[in-house]
Amino acid sequence: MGDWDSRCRSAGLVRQISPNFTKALARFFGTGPTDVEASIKAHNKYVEALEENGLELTILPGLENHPDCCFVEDAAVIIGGAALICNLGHPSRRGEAESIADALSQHLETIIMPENAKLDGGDVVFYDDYFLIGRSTRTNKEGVEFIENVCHERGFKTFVFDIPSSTLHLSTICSSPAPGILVTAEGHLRPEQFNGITAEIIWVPNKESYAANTIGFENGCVIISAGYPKTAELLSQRGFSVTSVDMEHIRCADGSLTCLRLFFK
Ligand code: CIR
Repeated sequence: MGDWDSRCRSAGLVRQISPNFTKALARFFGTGPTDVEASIKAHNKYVEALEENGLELTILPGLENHPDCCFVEDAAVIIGGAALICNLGHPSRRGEAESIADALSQHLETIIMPENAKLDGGDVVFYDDYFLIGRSTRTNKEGVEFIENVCHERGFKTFVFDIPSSTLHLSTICSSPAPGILVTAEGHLRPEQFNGITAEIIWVPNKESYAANTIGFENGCVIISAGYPKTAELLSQRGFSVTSVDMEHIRCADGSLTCLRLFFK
């Protein structure tokens, strides 16, 4: 695996909300964003929460032509110190990755995907020495094969999940807040889908499935979305120090916590 740990959290990249955020895609659980100003404020609070955990952030300007540009997780996957630049799975999002590639190439080697391969970074969850990969409406077979090869070449294992068409991405319903631990949502994935992976799995109840998307730090802090008391309780009981961020406006565009950031160092 090399000496690079994808869990380190010292530098990251975010992108400001597009002035056209009200046109962002919302086909899963979101109702469509209506208030750009309020979304910008919410995004600023999110950025503060990352910075409070010691992250040094590169903040890219929002793109007028890409209403979904704040969801930088989808544009690249950091694998063993290299950045795989994604061919995003939705046509309206193509073109978001170029500026992300430019920014990341100042720090990492970049890997380009063949044209027929489609992959949203939101379908990839880093877990210990694994990359968990979702085959979804945004990530096709060629995309899965390509990223699996990149992971294997760099000494990581992979594990592929079929994501139900009612769910946007793997990261929408599964995250790893700390080594050895996965948080996932009842009713979206089934326990048997994890057979073969050694993990302590914290299942959040179906009605809190949005809260399965978490961001954990080495200091034991975990950021979750505000408004999900059962998940907050489960994680506190497990020993995490839980901070919550109001994600209401971001959720309107089918976005979750991890979607808004890339950690690259
Ligand atoms: C989209 O549909 O692509 C955006 N509205 C939401 C992307 C959220 N990203 C993620 O789950 N990684």
